[in-house]
Order: sequence, then C-alpha cells, then structure tokens
Amino acid sequence: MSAAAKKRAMLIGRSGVGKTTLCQYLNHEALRYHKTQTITLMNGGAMIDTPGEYLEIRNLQRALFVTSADAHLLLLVQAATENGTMFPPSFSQAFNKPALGIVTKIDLASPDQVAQAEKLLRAAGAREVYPISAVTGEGVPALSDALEEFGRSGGGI
Ligand SMILES: Nc1nc2c(ncn2[C@@H]2O[C@H](COP(=O)(O)OP(=O)(O)OP(=O)(O)O)[C@@H](O)[C@H]2O)c(=O)[nH]1
Ligand SMILES: [Mg+2]
Repeated sequence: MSAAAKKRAMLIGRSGVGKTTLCQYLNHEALRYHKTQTITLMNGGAMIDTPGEYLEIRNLQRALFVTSADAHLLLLVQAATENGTMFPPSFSQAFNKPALGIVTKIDLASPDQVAQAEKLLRAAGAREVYPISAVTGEGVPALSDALEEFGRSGGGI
C-alpha cells in the first residue's frame, strides 16, 4: 500500500463549495463539474469526497461520522462566497480527528470574505486554514504541502 493510500483525508462542506473540483485539481485532472452523489474515494484513495447534502441534511450527517472511521484527517471546506456556515463551533470535536480548513473560491471573493470564512473554520476546529482557488491555483501549493506533510508525519499535524 502506498503512503498516500494509508493516510486518508475526508472532505466535508456544503454542496457546491468545490470539494470535488479540488480533488480534480490536486490530481492534475481537467476540472469537470460532477455532482457527488455518494461517498467517493478519490486521488488513489488519498481523499474521501462526500456530497454536500451529508452535511446539510441532519439525518444524513450520520454517514459522515461512519465514514470518518476510515479517515485520518478532516478537511472542512467553506467557500469564501458562502453566507454563514454549516459548521457549528467545535464541529470537528465530535469526530475526534485532526481537522484543517480550506477556504475555496477566493478568486470570487473580497479579502474580508476570505477572512470571515477562515474565522468560521477555525471556530469549527480547523487547526490551520488554507485559502485556495481551483480556478487560478492560488494557495493550492501550500495546501498540497500540508497534506503531504500530514502523510509523512504518520498522522500528526
Ligand atoms: N470560481 C471558482 N469556482 C469554483 C472553485 N472551486 C469550485 N468551483 C466551481 O464550483 C462548482 C461546484 O464545485 P464542486 O467541486 O462540484 O462542488 P462540491 O463541493 O463537490 O459539491 P457537491 O458534490 O454537491 O457536494 C463547479 O462549477 C466548480 O467549477 C474555485 O476555487 N473558484
Ligand atoms: Mg462534489
């Protein structure tokens, strides 16, 4: 088993924030819109992609908890353009896993919007927050480095 397959990161965020697009970008694939319908292993098993509805619909949140058993790291994803958040304070604590935050769509947002999203993700339990754009690529190298470092470090952040 490769190191990438051993350490899995699970993406959680509202529908349309860009979870699948980010997986495609990290995998050097062409960006193609594809609605995520169910839990999907991506990037050779390094990422667990989830549908936004699993966060948005209370009865489906259980699926996130069950699936998180196979994950070593949570990636809480919030678009900079989102109004409010689906992540309550200390969201990640219930999973008992380390969490990083990702602010997507920074190409469409003001610096204030990015800062606000970052604040919400930290409140939700993200130890570090990475602002990115899958359109311009801004911020993605820093996120990739952090994910690689996580894989190498044996799971600690
Ligand atoms: N401008 C901009 N658009 C983005 C970015 N990331 C994703 N998008 C667009 O946002 C739309 C939704 O992206 P997805 O990756 O499908 O979102 P998702 O979080 O996987 O959504 P679900 O599968 O429904 O949970 C697509 O049209 C993407 O092209 C970004 O960084 N900037
Ligand atoms: Mg998706």
